Amino acid sequence: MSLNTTNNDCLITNPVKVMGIVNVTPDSFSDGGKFADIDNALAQVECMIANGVDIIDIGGESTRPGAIEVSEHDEIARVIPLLRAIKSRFDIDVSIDTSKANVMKAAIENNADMINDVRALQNKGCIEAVKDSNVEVCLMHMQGMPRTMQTNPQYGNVIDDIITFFNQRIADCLQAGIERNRLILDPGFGFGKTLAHNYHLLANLNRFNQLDLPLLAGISRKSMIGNLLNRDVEQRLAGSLTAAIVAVQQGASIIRVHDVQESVDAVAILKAVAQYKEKISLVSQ
Ligand code: 8Y4
Repeated sequence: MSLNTTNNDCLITNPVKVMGIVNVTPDSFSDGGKFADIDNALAQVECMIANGVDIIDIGGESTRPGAIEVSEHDEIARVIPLLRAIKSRFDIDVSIDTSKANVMKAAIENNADMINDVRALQNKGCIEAVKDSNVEVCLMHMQGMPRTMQTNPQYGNVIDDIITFFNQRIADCLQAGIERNRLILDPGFGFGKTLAHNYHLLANLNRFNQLDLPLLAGISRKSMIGNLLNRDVEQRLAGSLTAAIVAVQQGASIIRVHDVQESVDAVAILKAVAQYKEKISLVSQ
């Protein structure tokens, strides 16, 4: 019997995209207020594009524990003018981070490329809002609701529980007529997870490859970096890059980041390593 296998360690085969975070919430954790104004946001987007970003993620609602809820009207007013401004000036994919059906509809009408929903289309009307479009949809896992999700997160096995959740959400989306090739999955680092849950997820992220959909990982500057390293939010770059690369090596296709230039560089190194890797064929007997 001959066993012909290929040594694939370090060899990434997944296409990797970098998603740059642009917040337009006045109370957001790390970009708070700075990009409230469209011109500032556009300058930020222009810089990200120059640095090789693939997708711009615009969020008008803060999901930080304790954040004030934003009305539908206010969220549309924050997000849609910026979406229009970006799409009229740049040739770049734009994702709208929202859980509200009417924000999704407005985003789709204004040429958004992706809906990034931390509530995985579970709010009323959301599946309906996206189904007759061609936007991609990121289904993120969250346990509980933002205000209280970090109080006492509990799982049987965090990976198994999230896979069960994904299977249910995928089935609901397919049943409603959303094409499978529009779906992206995200385990939701930091959303109803302890530090141990977050590292268990990161260490075993490759288990989600069994679902055969693109994976998105959002770890940049989060508490799982800051609490492990005891670093303030502006001191988390090295930790964030390392975690992002670990995610990519396990199959993540999109990394959601604040630091676009550094993340694009890190991914370029991985791609070069994959390209130069010797393909060793091990033939036994
Ligand atoms: C410092 C910086 C501390 C950022 C906390 C944070 C994800 C997401 C968020 C994610 C997807 C955040 C909208 C939380 N995280 N969307 N959104 N995946 N798909 N916190 O992980 O960035 S907001």
